[in-house]
Amino acid sequence: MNFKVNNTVITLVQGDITRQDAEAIVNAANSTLLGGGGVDGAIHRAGGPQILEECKKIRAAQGGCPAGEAVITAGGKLKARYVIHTVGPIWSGGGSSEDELLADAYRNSLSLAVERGIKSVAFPSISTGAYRFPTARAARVAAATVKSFLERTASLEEVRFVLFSEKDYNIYRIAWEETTR
Ligand code: AR6
Repeated sequence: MNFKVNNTVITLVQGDITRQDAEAIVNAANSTLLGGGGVDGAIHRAGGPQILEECKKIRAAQGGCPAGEAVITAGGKLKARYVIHTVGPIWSGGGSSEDELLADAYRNSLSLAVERGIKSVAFPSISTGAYRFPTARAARVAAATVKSFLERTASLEEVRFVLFSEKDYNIYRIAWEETTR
């Protein structure tokens, strides 16, 4: 499915983020930036060692990446030229600023893309796997945050959401329908 917010096309697809042709793909990383399971493991496997080497340099310079923030590396062997590594919040009931930290993760990823002149960015469903953020709530945060960012910033051509399962695809589709109604 696709539609426009201001100047930017929003695309929702079911698929594997490591295979996307967007200029940047976003990684749901952890604060160490040293890799892990889920989408993080898949991105490091598909992109090869260059990504981890650059993550280690960023760690040496700034000591990891707190929840809500984002850093950027090359994409190594991926089709995507860049990987934006962001860290979502670990769900702990909703009373520990999880919504705000998740919104920060989306917003800071988009800001970094705009700063670098990147035109297309693909996101996975940040925090809804190992970090257990409820998917419907995360999808509403993602849609509201991306929509309000794009209403103020017109330089991105496409923001894509790549959902691993049909179930998640439908959850994000409904969240976007509600947010843009
Ligand atoms: N393409 C698209 N989505 C994927 C892929 C893929 N190849 N693989 C998994 N997903 P998770 P988190 C989906 O756990 O919750 C890591 O160990 C998955 O189905 O990857 O932010 C990190 O190092 C789910 O919907 O990320 C951190 O320690 C979504 O991606 C921690 O997990 C996110 O699940 C981060 O946890």
